[in-house]
Amino acid sequence: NKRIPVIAANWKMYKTKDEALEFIFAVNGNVPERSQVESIICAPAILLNLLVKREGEHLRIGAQNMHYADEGAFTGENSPAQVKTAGADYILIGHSERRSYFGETDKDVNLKMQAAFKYDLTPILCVGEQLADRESHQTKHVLDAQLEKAFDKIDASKAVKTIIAYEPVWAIGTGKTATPEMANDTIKEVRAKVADLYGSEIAQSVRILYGGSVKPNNIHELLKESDIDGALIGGAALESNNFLVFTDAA
Ligand code: G2H
Repeated sequence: NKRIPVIAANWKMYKTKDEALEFIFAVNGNVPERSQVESIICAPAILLNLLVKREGEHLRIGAQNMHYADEGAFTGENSPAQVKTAGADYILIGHSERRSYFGETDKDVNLKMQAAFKYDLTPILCVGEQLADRESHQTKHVLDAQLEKAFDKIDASKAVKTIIAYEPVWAIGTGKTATPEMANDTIKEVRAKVADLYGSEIAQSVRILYGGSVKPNNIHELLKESDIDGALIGGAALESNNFLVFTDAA
């Protein structure tokens, strides 16, 4: 039951149009075949169209957020259909920055999961505990609750397509990476929760990524672990050469 590794860059709110073009010209054609590695750039919505027009055979584009409603009077938001018809194939859902700076709740995350499947977007669902949760030994409890709520009303045939990104909030952009063993142990717990919800066959097929201060010098040891199927990378993936180091490592 081989899981194809995933390398997803999360550009966050970085890059102008010219910087985005420079990046895509540098990496396009240099990423591994899609049957070997799924290479994804999650870009700001305003750049999606530009990137999709230039994406090569093996590179794919994702968005970082969307509204869950089909359409409506929601000034400043992007609908799932807009994201889809801009050419994105993936959608980040529930990134910790969305949860903490924009008040996104587990309920919002669930509605976005449902909307993603309705519009045939592959969700990259982010879950993760805060430092206080880890210190008070609540990590499993917190992750289980996030997963249960995110997957509410999602049937197994859809759940299996979800890519989960485990990102301990204390490791995001802080330079603190979870040790590979710690990340792997927690990802095993995430997989066990998926097994609880959908059975072990589906749990064994779901790709679970690690995210949080992944760098060219720690990617190899992270990917060596049994249950880490790839990475969601912010800061270090803004540089095209680094992105190729990550996709080559996978
Ligand atoms: C976590 C991660 C990418 P960074 O947010 O989602 O960012 O690699 O900069 O810690």
